Amino acid sequence: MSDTKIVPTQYDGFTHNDVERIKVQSEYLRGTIKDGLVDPVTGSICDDDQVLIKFHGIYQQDDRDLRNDRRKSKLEPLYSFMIRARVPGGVASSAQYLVLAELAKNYSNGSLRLTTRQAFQWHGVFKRNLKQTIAGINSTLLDTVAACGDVNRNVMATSLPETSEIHQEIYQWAKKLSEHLLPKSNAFHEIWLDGEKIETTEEPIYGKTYLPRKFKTAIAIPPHNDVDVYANDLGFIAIIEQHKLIGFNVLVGGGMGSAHNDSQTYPRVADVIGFCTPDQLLAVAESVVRVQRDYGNREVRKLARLKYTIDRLGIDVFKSTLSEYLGWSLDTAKPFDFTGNGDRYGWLQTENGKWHLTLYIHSGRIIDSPHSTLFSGLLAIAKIHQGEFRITGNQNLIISNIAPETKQQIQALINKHGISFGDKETPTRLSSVACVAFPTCSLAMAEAERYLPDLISKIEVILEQYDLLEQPINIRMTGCPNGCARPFLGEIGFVGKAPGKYNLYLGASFKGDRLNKLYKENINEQQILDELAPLLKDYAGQRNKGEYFGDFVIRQGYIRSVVNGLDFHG
Ligand code: SRM
Ligand code: SF4
Repeated sequence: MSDTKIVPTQYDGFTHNDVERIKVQSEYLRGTIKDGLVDPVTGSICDDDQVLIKFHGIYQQDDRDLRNDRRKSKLEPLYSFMIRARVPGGVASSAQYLVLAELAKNYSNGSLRLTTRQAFQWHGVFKRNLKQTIAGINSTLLDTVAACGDVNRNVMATSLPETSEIHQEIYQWAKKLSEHLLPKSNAFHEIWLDGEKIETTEEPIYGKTYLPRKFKTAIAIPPHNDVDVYANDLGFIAIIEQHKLIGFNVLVGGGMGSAHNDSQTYPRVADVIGFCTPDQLLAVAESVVRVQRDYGNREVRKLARLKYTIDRLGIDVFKSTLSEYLGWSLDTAKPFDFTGNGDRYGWLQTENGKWHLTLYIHSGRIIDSPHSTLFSGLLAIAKIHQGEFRITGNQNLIISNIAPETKQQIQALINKHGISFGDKETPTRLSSVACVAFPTCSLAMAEAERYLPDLISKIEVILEQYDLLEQPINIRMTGCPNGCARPFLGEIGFVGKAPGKYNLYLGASFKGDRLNKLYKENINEQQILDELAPLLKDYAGQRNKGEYFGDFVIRQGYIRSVVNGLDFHG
């Protein structure tokens, strides 16, 4: 095992990939970001700094719809920046939401984007507006630190279980985990908030080269798996007995990212490796991070996620290494059961008498459109609402902790602005998720957010034909195989291959604990509909009572069940 060990502070400048060099030379994430921001010659920043700003929650992008025209006109691409806030558990107060939405109005493309990891994103922020926007986010006591980069990212938590007290407790754990695993460099304050320069002498958990790759953590509260806990590097499943949190099952090695036609890369569902008590949670998280820091692949980035570290070492070696780092071993995992990974829409009252309203936000995009003045409506609601806004892991929004006396007012605003709380859509549309893709994502090969609604309308015609409109089928679409909408956990998954062409995957479970598998490659819309129609017809006629589509296609032999990520390609 020792030959695979890489001590991060001993950067050798030779075998390590270029991102490792950039991190080690960055003086704890500073680089030349400060100078690049005031360079008036270009709307971009230099290549090395583009790597570093991710750790500050920022990506440089350009508008891909305009790229060719600008090239023809000999203009540089229309550079702008995407900013992502760190919002543990997806919770923001009404007052915070008001400021975040105003920032979107003033500095971004006029929309707020809710992400699949319960965060807010602003797209289209020009370089000249970056500092004001980041400072504005900070003024709400939220921030963008570690929202991206080779560190632990936004910690997710189940949005709204029936028992609000347990939810509150789990949310506090999500916040503690997020704080505990934050990088400690003062670079963020210096660059964005004009803070005093304080020499960073060490990063106690991460070291100078941080992690080999991004790292993601989530906590789920059964029976709801709305955070897709199995897709995370590190997952915790809350174990509740007699209305008390007794601890967490620990999961490691989940992830979705892969590349087309590259069997070295694959999505993987996490392994359940044991149980810990609440007071052991931070130590477990830190030790998993440290093991990945020391054993993760720092040469080949595409193989650097924890899932590959685990498959390289073997799960037993990984577990014993974790025990060495902890100084003790995890207990045996406890039984649990999930029922689904979607959201529940509409009104819900919790035991404290407060109301919660889950809204359907198509692909998480909060924007005014001819169909609904969603952006303006939520602003109006935030002005009278005293509770919180909670982002779900399916890019939806819960207006949470509504006092009984404001319920009617909020309902009136929902009606006035044509906002949906799932009352007008089919269960399949409500179970669909799409990533951003074009025009902002530099890695997109095909449309997702802008296309999925139209495709679902066409699939709904087939569902109606076979009397399946009331049956939820979990559909996920992404513009490339990086997997940002967790497409490999969709009962039907569409993954972009080229403009207008998708790979079709089938057979994931409805509760998010089994991957799907490639069914047809590189097909266009008509081919998609032609492939799905006979399957749905058969499903309508032959399904067992309560049987989900993902289970049905396996039972009928249309596709093989994938129990392990390593079987994904075979
Ligand atoms: Fe993602 C890269 C958007 C959740 C796996 N993701 C990107 C980038 C930043 C593209 C880039 O590197 O230039 C995308 C920016 C698009 C844009 O314009 O906003 C992007 N990812 C998103 C979001 C906004 C999708 C959404 O529609 O909500 C999600 C933001 C989450 C957040 O708040 O932190 C988002 N990304 C995910 C998820 C889902 C999850 O974490 O539960 C995954 C799959 C899980 C996983 O990590 O394995 C995911 N994104 C990736 C990958 C592949 C990583 C890998 O292991 O190979 C990339 C590419 C990369 O890292 O090189 C990527
Ligand atoms: Fe971009 Fe691909 Fe992620 Fe979609 S899945 S947002 S296309 S990186």
